[in-house]
Amino acid sequence: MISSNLVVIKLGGSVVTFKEKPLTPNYGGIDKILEVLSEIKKNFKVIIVHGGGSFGHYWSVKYDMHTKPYPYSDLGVSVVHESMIKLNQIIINKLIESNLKPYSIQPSTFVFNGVADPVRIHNILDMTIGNDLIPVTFGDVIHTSENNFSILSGDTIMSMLCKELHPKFSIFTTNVDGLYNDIGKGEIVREIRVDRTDISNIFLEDDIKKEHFVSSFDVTGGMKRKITESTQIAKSGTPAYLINGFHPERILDIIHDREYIGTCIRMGSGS
Ligand code: IP8
Repeated sequence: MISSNLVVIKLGGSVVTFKEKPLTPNYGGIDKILEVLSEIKKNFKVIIVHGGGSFGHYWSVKYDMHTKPYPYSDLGVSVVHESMIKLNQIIINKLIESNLKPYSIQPSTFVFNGVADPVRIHNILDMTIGNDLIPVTFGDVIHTSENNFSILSGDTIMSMLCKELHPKFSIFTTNVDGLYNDIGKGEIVREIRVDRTDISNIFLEDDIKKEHFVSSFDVTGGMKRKITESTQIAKSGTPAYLINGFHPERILDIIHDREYIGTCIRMGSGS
């Protein structure tokens, strides 16, 4: 059932942009990830999802747009979508420069009314088979029904892809080392087994309110959503890793089964 040679990677908005600086790509962050992609491609098919960072989130906040389907401002819909296309082009061009052969896919081609179409998702995978392409999709504002739109997080797209394609690894990159037990002490939770622990309860509301979890600039829920989507992914059989995207060599550690710094959410009991 698991696609043994597929890795799905989320490039977090806090890695590919400067999250607190409106409309500012972080070229250094993008470059760092690119450095490891060719190495990963030697052994794995790769699908990339990227977040909105200071592009999509900046405008979503301005136009008061969220994940709930609603008849948001038409101008807001245009501007948020355009900003995501712009960020996507920046990332795609960097990938092309590095000869990584990306193929950009708008989420509206495979998500209809908030539901992912399995046939279209399998088409995305097919694109990597027999070809050397890396499909790249992204969080976006998409039409739901009637005159409603909603913000679709790249984290939710990660779980849509993983539930259908069962990759060997799903990796979320952010600007922190993983989930913290105690952010003051800098202690990271190494592993969470999802059938034993209801992980939505291991972090108290107060923790979730801490800067680590929710930024004022984030309309899709920051770390809290990553926990929810990672749990879904883990329950579908694929381990979800939360790692620091500024240390992308940790992705190599994970896929080569070495010690790594980060949090793994996986199915099973015991630790
Ligand atoms: O950063 C959000 O995607 P995310 C996309 O993956 C927009 O949650 C448009 C804000």
